Amino acid sequence: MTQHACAAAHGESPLRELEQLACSAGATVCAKLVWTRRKPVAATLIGKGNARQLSLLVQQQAATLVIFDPPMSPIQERNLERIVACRVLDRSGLILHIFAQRAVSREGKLQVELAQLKHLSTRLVRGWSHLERQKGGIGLRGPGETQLETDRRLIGARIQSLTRRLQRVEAQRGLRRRARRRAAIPTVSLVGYTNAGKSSLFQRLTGQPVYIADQLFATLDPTMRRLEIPGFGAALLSDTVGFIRELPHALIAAFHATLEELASAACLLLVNDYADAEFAEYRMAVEKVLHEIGAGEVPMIQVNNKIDLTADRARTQRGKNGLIESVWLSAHTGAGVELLQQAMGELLGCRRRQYILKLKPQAGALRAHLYQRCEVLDEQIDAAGRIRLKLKMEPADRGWLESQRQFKGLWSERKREAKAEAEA
Ligand SMILES: Nc1nc2c(ncn2[C@@H]2O[C@H](COP(=O)(O)OP(=O)(O)OP(=O)(O)O)[C@@H](O)[C@H]2O)c(=O)[nH]1
Ligand SMILES: [Mg+2]
Repeated sequence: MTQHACAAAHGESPLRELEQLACSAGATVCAKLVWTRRKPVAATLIGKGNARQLSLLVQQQAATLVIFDPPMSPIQERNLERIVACRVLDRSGLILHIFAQRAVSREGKLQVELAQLKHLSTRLVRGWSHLERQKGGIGLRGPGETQLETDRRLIGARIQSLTRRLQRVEAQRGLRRRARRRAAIPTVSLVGYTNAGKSSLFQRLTGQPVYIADQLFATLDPTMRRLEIPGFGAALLSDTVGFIRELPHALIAAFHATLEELASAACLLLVNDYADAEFAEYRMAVEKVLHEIGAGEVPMIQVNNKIDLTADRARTQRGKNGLIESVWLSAHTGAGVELLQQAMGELLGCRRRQYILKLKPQAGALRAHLYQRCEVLDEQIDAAGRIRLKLKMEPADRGWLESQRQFKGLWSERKREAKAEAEA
């Protein structure tokens, strides 16, 4: 059943975003309230006059839900619920609700339930002390209080059990991450404000269909696919949950492992909705979260998407280090996507060094592997079938190669070439 919601915010821009959030949660906004009073009223957040106006709107439109942009205390929610006679929710509550609707994977579901319970537990504690104050007296414990105490204990136990289960899932994820690092395939992660077009770009780059929608938080579960970057070779591209300003803290905590992956990426693509007038503000909100999760130092390319909606043409801009730092493109039309591939190739490639490698004739499997993984510049095969490869590869690849027992002795760097040749 679609819920009819009444949205309330301080200004037009937060109201627009709140409307989008409501829409993503499956509600339709039937009435809006914008109020200018900045100083919140302790009991009800909004003043008496505004509360009366809101109550009237709810009645007229038969709204079943009121959503507020500013954060509300549980007491404010409860007091206002009494006045407007329907459910009242703030932005964080709404975002948590959307996440709960969308989570698909086991990890995603655990993360969302944990976030919801953490959010709930702070509310219960406050509600409980509030009742206790009302009752007063030592040793007097009404049935209501006992129930709240029990709830609190049960929630605490559930939080503990969820945390343990999540830790196990995260440990597995850590193993996979280490395996990827050993394989030395660099990861490129798409990040950005929700609805910026990350999944559209993911689909454009990998050719793999993913869920794309004009709604906030269309993507929740991370997806990863192999990507061939011309002139560089293989990389893994990952698409993950979008950011939003003031992402509820319970969610950041619960999604920490997912977000932490960004810190170990070789490169981030920060996707901006360039057609949105407020994109610079959104970008700042994203960069703030990236710093919070320790991914502030990862090399980054700014991707200004949706230029088909603006008068911009596909182009790039280079930074002080000579590398491309911004790309203007359209994931829809594909214009400028090759410039992004060039930018990724340059950024990832600048970490690569040049090596010369000698292989025995029977090392065909390794040769194929190297062709997939590295940039092969030259190949020579002598009369005995021995292969000499000149290639560029990640320093980490070198460690991997040397750890392969069967390939020992085949390895030589340019400097050591003469020595290896003498040994051969
Ligand atoms: N005109 C235009 N629309 C685009 C472009 N890229 C994406 N969109 C639209 O923007 C909306 C959001 O796209 P998504 O790819 O789902 O965005 P996202 O960043 O993955 O969003 P979340 O997963 O919700 O965080 C969709 O309606 C897309 O069709 C583009 O280059 N041009
Ligand atoms: Mg998406």
